[in-house]
Amino acid sequence: MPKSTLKSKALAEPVNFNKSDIKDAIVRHLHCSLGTDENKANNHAWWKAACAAVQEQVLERLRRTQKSHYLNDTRAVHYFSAEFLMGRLMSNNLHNLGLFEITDQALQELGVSLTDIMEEEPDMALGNGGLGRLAACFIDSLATMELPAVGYGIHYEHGLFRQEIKNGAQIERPDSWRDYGNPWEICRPESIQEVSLYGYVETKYGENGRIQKEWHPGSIVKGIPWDIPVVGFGGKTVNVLRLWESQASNYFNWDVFNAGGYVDAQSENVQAETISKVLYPNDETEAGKELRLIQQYFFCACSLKDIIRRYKRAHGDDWSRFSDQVVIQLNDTHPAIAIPELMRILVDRAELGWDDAWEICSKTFAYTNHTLLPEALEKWPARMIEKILPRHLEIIYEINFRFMAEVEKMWPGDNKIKQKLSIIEEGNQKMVRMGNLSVIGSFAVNGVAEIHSKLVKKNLFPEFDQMWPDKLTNVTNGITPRRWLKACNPDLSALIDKKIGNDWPVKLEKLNDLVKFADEAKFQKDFMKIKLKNKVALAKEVKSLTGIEIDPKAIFDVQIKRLHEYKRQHLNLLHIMALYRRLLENPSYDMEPRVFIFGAKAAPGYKLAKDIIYAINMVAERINNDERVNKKLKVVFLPNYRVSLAEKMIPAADVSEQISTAGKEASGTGNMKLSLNGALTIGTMDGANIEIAEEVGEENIFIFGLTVEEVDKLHAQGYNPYDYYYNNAELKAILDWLETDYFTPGKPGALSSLKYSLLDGGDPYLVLADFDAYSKAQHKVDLAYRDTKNWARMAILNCARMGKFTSDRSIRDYVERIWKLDACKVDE
Ligand code: CR1
Repeated sequence: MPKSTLKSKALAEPVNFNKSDIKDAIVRHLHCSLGTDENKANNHAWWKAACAAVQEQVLERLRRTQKSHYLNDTRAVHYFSAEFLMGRLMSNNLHNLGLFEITDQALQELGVSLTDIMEEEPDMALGNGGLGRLAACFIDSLATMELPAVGYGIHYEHGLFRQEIKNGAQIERPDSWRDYGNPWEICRPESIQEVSLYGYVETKYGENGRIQKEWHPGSIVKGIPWDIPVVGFGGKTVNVLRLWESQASNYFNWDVFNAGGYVDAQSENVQAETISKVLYPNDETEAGKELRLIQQYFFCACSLKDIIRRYKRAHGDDWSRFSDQVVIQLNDTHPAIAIPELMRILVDRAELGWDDAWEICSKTFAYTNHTLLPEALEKWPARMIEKILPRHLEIIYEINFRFMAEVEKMWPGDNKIKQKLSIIEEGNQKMVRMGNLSVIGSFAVNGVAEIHSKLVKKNLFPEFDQMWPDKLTNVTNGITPRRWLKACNPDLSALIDKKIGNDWPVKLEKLNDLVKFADEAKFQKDFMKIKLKNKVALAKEVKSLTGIEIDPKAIFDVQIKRLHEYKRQHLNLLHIMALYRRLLENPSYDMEPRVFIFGAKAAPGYKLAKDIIYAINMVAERINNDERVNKKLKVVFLPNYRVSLAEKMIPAADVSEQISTAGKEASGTGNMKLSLNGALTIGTMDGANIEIAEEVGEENIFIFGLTVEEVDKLHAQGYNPYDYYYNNAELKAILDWLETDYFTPGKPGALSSLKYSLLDGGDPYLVLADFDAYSKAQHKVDLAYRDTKNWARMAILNCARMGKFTSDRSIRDYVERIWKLDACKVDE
């Protein structure tokens, strides 16, 4: 039989895969994989069967991709990240395979709604916020652009907690994203790795007097790889996200077990399995825990072994080509321990000389910095590293020793600079600075938006920039338009297709062709009709999630992101309270009806962040039930904000709140998603807002507030929040209001922590200093919305001018400036 016939018998060719094929495949899986049938199946079973049918297509393309990469011996990027916030995969995979419509029709013919069954999929929430979602967008772009890439991370059993709101307060519940199995992931027992921990280092003297180090680990854990296929748009390349799950290795505990120590043996199991149990729910704060360091080392060590195994298969023991074939991107400092780990492998295992090893190592790693907040810059106690990774601490000292010699050459005798640049922070407790280690061990370091990268150079690493003028650079973040427009806003996507053709998802700059329709009455009407339809859908969702009724004709003003003081959800709240006061004082106060919608999780240990959530909910309850104002003003806090909820909120937003203190938000990516979907930004000159303003034009965005320079100046001259409190009667009244029991009947003072953080707490994020400017900018928003034609024009221009912010552009920047990769066509 000719080969090709064999192939098409085994599996319908992807290109020819039609509606009846998919119908057959779904029913076959319903019967043969799930053991049920069309009459009995519930939505969950239909969802699983549909996933399995799609997965057949995915896996066939994955196989072809891997074969092509292998045959071409491609250079590949390895994206090391402790977080990948993937969300749901069904809709994305269908869109990227070009199978969405026919699957929808196939299911309809089977009497099932695709939209309904997609709701069965739990979010894969293996990340906290922007950093993790960025990683997810990047691997989508890498596959779409047919670039050889592997994402490496941790297979957390529990992702980010599920948020419930009880009596206004956040309650955290465990997330179980794979309780009933995850249909996309594939376990790869053939690629299990082992990782050492604890123990001691023996110094030996080898032949010709060479000192050799041998690490005798105290325990060994197994890393089990789970692969999530990452389907590129167009479906040609399917890359892999490889996530490691920890398990006890058989090495040590059998002896204990056999000796009757069943409980002890079990406890070792439990310890080993704890490593990949939970995601640390901190966003931009360091979690200084032993387990967190072990998590980081665990996934880095497994991933490096995996990379080296693949490299050796093609190149044997010849290390000279390693950094030609392998580039590793460190997503923040979380995987920085990979640097000494690779040195250990090269020096102790491969027995390379230090200089040769360092040459390879420092050509392999590149590092992305995602924040300037000092509380997020990771440091580990040297003693902790010594306990868990004794050999790595020695290597870190050696790297530092040699680096200090370079510093001495550049700044002879300058101990201050040495202290500052050293990987080791001296003090009561010696600390290892992972940021410094990352810069020293990488050939490129980037920030994530122009302003952020400038501040990285100017404030965070100025001396490193002097030492290596070409090392520090910028790659502005981006978002995948496949998920964040095509899939989440199908009506708008169809309208855009009709106007300018359908290749914008891979050439987002094409959206610029919409500019010429921005003044066309019909297009404005169509565009805003879709917005209204999306708002109606969101209103329905809000009703079902919270019971609150909102009017789709009101302005939907959306702030969705992690809860953080620097993001200033409380600035938004103070302004809402100001509007409420104005309406109470003057019932005919002239304002467009507005619904303020929030979505935010607070780190469980972040007291003030949780207080802010509570305050939003209590103010919301009072306002929403106050008949005097609730025709004009409503406030909604949607619980459990996550990727799949964002996909419903973003297409329905009119206004996008991006109001961080200037200099604090490294980039932001929600700002890009909202603007792409036709929401107008009210924002500060911070992060990527600045570049968004550049693209859309100042007349199509509401910029307000202190700039980075003004923030610095204000702090330098001594900021006193009381100046603003006493000089602004409205602001004073609002802050005082928080102390009464107006919003918390019977519980006076329940919201006062907020007031005190802003006054006696010193208001570190300048909420009061920016209040007046914010309030005025909000007034401009209100006036602008009344001019419906111009608003439509502005919304269209926002969408049309977002081309720069596709993650394909970010990836292109990484490829050209840092990774130097070539695309690899996959043979059909
Ligand atoms: C930043 O706060 C940025 C994302 C992705 C976050 C946000 O502005 O868009 O990274 N930083 O680059 C972060 O999580 C640990 O730091």
